[in-house]
Amino acid sequence: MENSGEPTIFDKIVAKEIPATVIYEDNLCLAFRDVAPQAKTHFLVIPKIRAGLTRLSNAEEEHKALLGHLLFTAQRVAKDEGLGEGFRVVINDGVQGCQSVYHLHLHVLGGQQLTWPPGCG
Ligand code: DGP
Repeated sequence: MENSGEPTIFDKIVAKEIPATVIYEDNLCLAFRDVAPQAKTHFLVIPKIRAGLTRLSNAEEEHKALLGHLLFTAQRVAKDEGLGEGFRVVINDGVQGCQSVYHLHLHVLGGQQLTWPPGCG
């Protein structure tokens, strides 16, 4: 699955082939609510075009600007979502990182007091 080149569920969301609650969109990325929220507010920020970024650890020099844009967008949408008291950005990478969708995505979680550390047990 990881490098199959097949469209991911997120490609289908970008193409509007399956529905999602989109809260931000520009020419490079899309932010939409996670279908299985792990906090009161939980949304994902994804690149519209995967361009090899199935996972963060596939990042190359050419991806630097896009990665910066995704991170910048995460905090901008977090503010729009009222997360001014703080929030968490998570990227799960690979099997040990519990990644399930191989299309790079930033999780943004907040809207409540979060705990730390995350699941390492
Ligand atoms: P990860 O485990 O980091 O690969 O997280 C994948 C996330 O994607 C997970 O929190 C659930 C979310 N997700 C999976 N399928 C869908 C979908 O069809 N719609 C939406 N909105 N979220 C999805």
